[in-house]
Amino acid sequence: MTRTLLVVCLICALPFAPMLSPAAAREILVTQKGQQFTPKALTLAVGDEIVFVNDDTGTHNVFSESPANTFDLKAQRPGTRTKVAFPKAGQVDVRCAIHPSMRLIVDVK
Ligand SMILES: [Cu+2]
Repeated sequence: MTRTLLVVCLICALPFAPMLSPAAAREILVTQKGQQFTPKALTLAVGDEIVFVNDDTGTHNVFSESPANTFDLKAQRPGTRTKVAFPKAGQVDVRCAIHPSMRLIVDVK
């Protein structure tokens, strides 16, 4: 009897599952090491976040001037982790103000 009730309750709850638990925003790690981003390109869903990790021995200054997401982490010292949310769709060109060769392309869908 209890088992039957449990199965019935689970079946009843299924249609509501998407409303109860919307897709959770993901956190994606992007490292900076050897004066380059890893990975160099990635695709996110709207609302996802990147955790920028400075694994280098020197300071970086990650920023973006792309209309889809403008931000500036300012001086990010070695060992620092900084989270950035991507709330809008579009392509985001991420650079480092200190090392012009560093580039990360983020495609937010
Ligand atoms: Cu840099």
